[in-house]
Amino acid sequence: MIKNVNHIGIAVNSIETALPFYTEALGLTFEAVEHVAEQRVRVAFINAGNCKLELLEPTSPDSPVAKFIEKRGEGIHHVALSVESIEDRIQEMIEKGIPMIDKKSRVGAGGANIAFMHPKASNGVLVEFCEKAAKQHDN
Ligand code: CMX
Repeated sequence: MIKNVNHIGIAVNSIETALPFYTEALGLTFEAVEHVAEQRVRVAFINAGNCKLELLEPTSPDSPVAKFIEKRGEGIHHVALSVESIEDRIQEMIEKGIPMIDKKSRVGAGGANIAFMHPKASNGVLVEFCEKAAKQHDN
């Protein structure tokens, strides 16, 4: 079952440049930065109440986020939905004929298990299933 929107990923050229808008202008709370080496991206977590914002900064020109920015510019990169039993949810989507980029979950930011759907399933929006590691809270 889908529980809630866990976070919104926003592709940025530089976390350092982008962050003051969220923290100083909007007054949201910056939590931490994590390097997700496998996806060649730095992720800044911002607490926005029931949902987090994740600023995604590419760490290499061949990062998927670098390619996204090159093609479309900075902006909303993905919407992540909290799920339980992520492998079952992936299987359920496959059985419903929904194209999944990830047919098995992999580890994303914060140690969560994540899986992306192909954006053609969701009107051009990249949607992620996100199952938080047991030690973490939902948001
Ligand atoms: N929004 C909309 N469409 C997107 C997209 C995005 N953010 N990213 C890719 N696409 C589209 C591509 O244009 C492509 O469309 P076509 O098939 O029509 O050409 C399609 O989706 C597949 O994209 P691809 O780059 O060819 O496919 P890959 O399998 O190489 O990679 C993806 C897809 C989404 C996994 C990768 O581009 C990506 O963004 N990886 C995630 C990086 C990331 O955010 N990491 C941070 C951690 C995330 C977290 O923990 O929350």
